[in-house]
Amino acid sequence: MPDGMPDGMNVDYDGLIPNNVGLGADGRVRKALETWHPGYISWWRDMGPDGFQESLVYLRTAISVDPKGWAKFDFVRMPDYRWGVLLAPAVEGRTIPFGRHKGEPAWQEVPGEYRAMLRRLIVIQGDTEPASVEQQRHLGKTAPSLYDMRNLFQVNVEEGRHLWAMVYLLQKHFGREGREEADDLLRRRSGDADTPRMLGAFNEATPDWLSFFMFTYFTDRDGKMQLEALAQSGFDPLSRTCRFMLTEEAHHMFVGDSGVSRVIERTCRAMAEAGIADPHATEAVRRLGVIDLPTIQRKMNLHFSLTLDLFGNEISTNAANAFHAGIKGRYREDKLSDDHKLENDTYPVLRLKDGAIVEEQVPALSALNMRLRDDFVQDCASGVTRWNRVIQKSGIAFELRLPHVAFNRHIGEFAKLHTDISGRVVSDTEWESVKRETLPNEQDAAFINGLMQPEVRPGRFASWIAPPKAGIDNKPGEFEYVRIHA
Ligand code: BYC
Ligand code: FE
Ligand code: FE
Repeated sequence: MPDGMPDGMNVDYDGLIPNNVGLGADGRVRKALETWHPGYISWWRDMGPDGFQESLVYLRTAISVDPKGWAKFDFVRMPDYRWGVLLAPAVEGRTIPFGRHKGEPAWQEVPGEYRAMLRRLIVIQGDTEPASVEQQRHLGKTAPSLYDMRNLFQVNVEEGRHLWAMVYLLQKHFGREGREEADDLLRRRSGDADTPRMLGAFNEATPDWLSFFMFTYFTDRDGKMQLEALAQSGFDPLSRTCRFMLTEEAHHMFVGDSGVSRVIERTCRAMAEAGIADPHATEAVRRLGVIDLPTIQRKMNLHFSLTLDLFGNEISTNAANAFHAGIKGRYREDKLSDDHKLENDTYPVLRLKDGAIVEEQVPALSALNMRLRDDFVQDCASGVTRWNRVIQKSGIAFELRLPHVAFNRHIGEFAKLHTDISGRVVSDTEWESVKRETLPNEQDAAFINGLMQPEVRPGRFASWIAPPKAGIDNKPGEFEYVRIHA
């Protein structure tokens, strides 16, 4: 498509690669993507969902980038999913919204001076997408229902598409280097000793379905925050890509939010039916075949703290440079009313001073990771409130709480010390017992593992999770979302 022409809302499905970026007329990029495609499929077969590659899965595929009607549902074998390149519609006359270039026309090509910075951010973003698919590849085998299995696979194919989104940017805008980076994105492996994924949390295991729900609630929400910050970018192709990815991301967080909620609901119902009021009667609760609330809290502590590490250091020159350059903005930058340059502003940051945690005002530009992390914590809290409402309704005296941001950290200010979940600094010896009580321990893992028995009869659910309020695409309860032996 010639420059300056508005791209279509509708997706062109004629070629090998569905797209709304005019690939048909862009031979160079089309060829690069078609060359990359077999490697992607081979990665998907090796590292994608284990054991269900031939099953027919009721998946949604984007047919338009119009927010009002983009999805079409159909039974698809996952390797045949139409992964495509989809950008949100261009905004006529868009200008760079922040930083030193604020008000200049948004870039349609990579500005030379920011090439390395942009490439790094796109590669890091791209690396997380296949990593999550790798982390979740064994979960299909223990799905608590066909409904949940289908949701897992939907998340997986969309994370695969997010990789396509970043690979398109690399191949279209970064030449030979971009093609090499695209190949490397298929080479690294989550948790691999020699070629791990780039960020810590993406090398951790997602061993069971409660972890999957926590991951999609907390870690996909880091995805949302980072994509929101990149959607503000003055580099317009990145902004448009991220804006469409965010429409998919909403479903991932729904899966996590509703998943955790259904686990809690089932636990509370089972406790009520058995006449157990004490949430800490662990053995009695577990004998009911449901997950006790303190174990849910421990899982939450783990996934929340691992995800906080993804925001990088509280004080970051990288983040300051990316903002100043107009490359990575703040959460909802376009809704904020300041000068969008931040050169004279400060921001409060929690820091470590003489072994104590204190708040300190620092230059706002250097505190942008912290600011995004604060926005993240606030965004997380709403779900926790909803989960607590489920517990309250059942009359059980228990409240889930997000741990202190200093708890169990491996990146930034708090990596140097240990605290309990309320943020009280503890000694190395005390930490051992804090860890046992507030992070998932071996007994928790063994118990949850034992619970993870697959339930593949349509309309049925494993003992430890309540059915959803509604089906996907308004399908009735007994709908067969995955035809496993198709
Ligand atoms: N692990 O100045 P700093 C998603 C490194 S999730 C390992 O603070 P910066 C998804 C850092 O690279 C969203 N290393 O860094 C969710 C730097 O190294 P170099 C993913 C880390 O750049 C679920 C050094 O420490 N997208 O989409 O300000 C399923 C100095 O640190 C880590 C993005 O993250 C870590 N956790 O902040 C599927 C957006 N943290 O370069 C998908 C793009 C820091 O000095 N990324 N380091 O050798 C970024 O914006 C930034 O790179 C980060 C780090 C926020 C990640
Ligand atoms: Fe993603
Ligand atoms: Fe996601």
